[in-house]
Amino acid sequence: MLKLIASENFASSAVLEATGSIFANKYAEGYPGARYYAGNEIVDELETLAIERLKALFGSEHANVQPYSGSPANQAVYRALLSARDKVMGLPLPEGGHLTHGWPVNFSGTDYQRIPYGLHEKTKQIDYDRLRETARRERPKLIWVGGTAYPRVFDYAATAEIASEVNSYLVADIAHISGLIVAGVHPNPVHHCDVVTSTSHKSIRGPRGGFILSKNEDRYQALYHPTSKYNLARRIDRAVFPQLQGGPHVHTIAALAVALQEAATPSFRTYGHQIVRNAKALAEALLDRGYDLVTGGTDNHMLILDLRDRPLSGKAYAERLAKAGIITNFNMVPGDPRDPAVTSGIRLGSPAVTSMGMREREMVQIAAFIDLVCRQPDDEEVHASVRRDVADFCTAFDVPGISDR
Ligand code: DSN
Repeated sequence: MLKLIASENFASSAVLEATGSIFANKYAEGYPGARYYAGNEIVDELETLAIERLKALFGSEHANVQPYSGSPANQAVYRALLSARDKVMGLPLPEGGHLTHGWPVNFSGTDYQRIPYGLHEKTKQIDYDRLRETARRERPKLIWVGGTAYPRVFDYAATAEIASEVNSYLVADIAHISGLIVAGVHPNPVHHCDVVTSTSHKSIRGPRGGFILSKNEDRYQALYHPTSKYNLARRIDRAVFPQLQGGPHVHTIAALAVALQEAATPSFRTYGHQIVRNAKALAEALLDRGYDLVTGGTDNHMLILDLRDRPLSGKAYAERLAKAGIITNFNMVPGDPRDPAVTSGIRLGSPAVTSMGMREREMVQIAAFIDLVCRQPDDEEVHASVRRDVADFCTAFDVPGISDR
């Protein structure tokens, strides 16, 4: 199987071992040095280690490693920074944003006033001029910068300038790109943002979980939280526990500490660079074969195939590809005429195949497999023969966490 889901990866066996370790047996509500359960001396050391590794890797003043995943991390940001009905700006889901950045069916779109910002009509990249105009008009209290289906670099400096101009918090969601940031192939938002959230299982190759980075002090404390006795870092911590979560998943924190040490190595840097080279090679090979890509290419680990002019939906192509052993997810494209449950796009990502050791040459072959299936989507013999070829092709590579156990 070729795993091309942009948000998935293969964690190392060391990370998987820590995830399945005896730390899974322990309750540790609270934070290092202030627990509500006894017997947490080692857990305190472990959580402190994960926090310190995160702070060092990203250059952050504060880190919280307890969020169960990305959405709970983002929920904690709302709790720590905002009051109900405050205005929140984010990139809408069909344009590459995330559910928790103010989508109508999510708590972020119902409990807060949702102010979407969008893409430039021509380039399909974030339109920072329009973002500024909207922010000046609406004066949001929080601006999200980040997404789940945006194949280009985020301009943190530009969004920071806009946020400061309108007294808005700026929060980066780096769930997809945290590994690329650590590897130095995407700018680091930490110095531009009040808060940064992430999952830990995508390009950074950690366990299934989340984390939050923040400044210690709230630059808008006097304006928005004049009666609070807690600074920004403490409000983030209190939002995670006890306001939203109970006991942290200590086994996940252990695995995160392992993954962060792996991410601090020169080989991880090489890995991150290869992720981007592979995504670009896959994009080029698909463009050569006549496919349309949202924004015309990629700067990061993902590409979005725009299939609006093809006979089938994104969902139908994803199902056909899966029959041929190519695992993707269907995805909205900007201006998508189809329902989110069907869509007109497919999102592809290079982190997992790069973890297997694949390089640019393999991306060209993967594009050929994809093309074969998409050209004859209803030919079951094609599905079966591509599936066999994909299986043969994959035998030359190791699967971290499986081959190395
Ligand atoms: N579900 C994640 C993704 O696939 O991008 C985002 O939450």
